[in-house]
Amino acid sequence: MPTYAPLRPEVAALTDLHPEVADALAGGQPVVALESTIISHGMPYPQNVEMARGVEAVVREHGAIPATVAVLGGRLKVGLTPDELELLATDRNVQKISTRDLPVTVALGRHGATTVASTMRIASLVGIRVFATGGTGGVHRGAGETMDISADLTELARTDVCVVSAGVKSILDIGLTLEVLETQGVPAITLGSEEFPAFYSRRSGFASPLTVASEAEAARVLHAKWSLGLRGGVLLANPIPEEAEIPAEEITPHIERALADMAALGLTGKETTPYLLGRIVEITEGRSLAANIALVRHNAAVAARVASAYAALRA
Ligand code: PSU
Ligand code: MN
Repeated sequence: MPTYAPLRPEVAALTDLHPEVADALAGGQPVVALESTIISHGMPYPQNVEMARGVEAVVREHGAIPATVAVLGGRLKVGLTPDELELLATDRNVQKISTRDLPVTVALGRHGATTVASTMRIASLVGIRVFATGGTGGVHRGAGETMDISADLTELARTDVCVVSAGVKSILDIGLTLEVLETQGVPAITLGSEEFPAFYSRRSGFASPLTVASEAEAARVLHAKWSLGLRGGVLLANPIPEEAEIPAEEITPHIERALADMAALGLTGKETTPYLLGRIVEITEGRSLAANIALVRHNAAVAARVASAYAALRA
């Protein structure tokens, strides 16, 4: 049974689908989308490009084809060359682009590193259903005043893609983020734990709304959701491996310090997440970067297994 609908001509005209990704999609083989904001705005060079290459390799080792997503010269790129990864890791003209930015970046022929939200949207346009990242955006602390709620949550509400992440970054308000996901009808499911994870830490103090025991169960959830016509995404939370975690009591004061430094600088909007991640790397003298890389690799392995199990269900 064919599992892949060809791209709409309007989309095809704006998209460069890597031939390997195109073949995998046409053949119903598992594909995992990867984002690029984490490369351009989430980590320093050269660790960012090493992480990007390493994560693609992890996806392959676990039986799926990686498709890193970005916008280059206004073209939607799904599956990148090594030179394109290097450009994203080094070129300072690469903007952080969320869903709202996509039409401008495309129309004006610019470079953009895609966030969770815009990567989900592009993945969905080409028929990729599983995506691995580090942590998803959410409701920022103090959102009652600033209204800073990541567009990642809006996209999870409307786009049919499973996002595998290490939970929600502890620089955010995790409780409010879970509330918004519930309101939007997005299943927030933790793999193998009753507690929702907090990115650098396995524990957040918040019970996970839902739990699955395996990647195979997660794939069945995706199949059931979309078979029922329940549109929108699934957030599959995968706790950071124990040996890489920074326990909550250790990371919390560092996060507080980074938030205070940010307030002093008066940063707002799309600058906040990149600033906080970078500042926490400085404060922890690189330890948070090692944790971030470890959790992304772990998510890539899980996403590849979910994509494989889901491809088998659709075959
Ligand atoms: N995960 C990481 N590092 C990152 C991100 C996720 O390990 O830099 C990025 C993702 O692209 C996510 C973005 O969409 O952070 C959230 O940005 P904002 O809070 O502005 O929505
Ligand atoms: Mn924001």
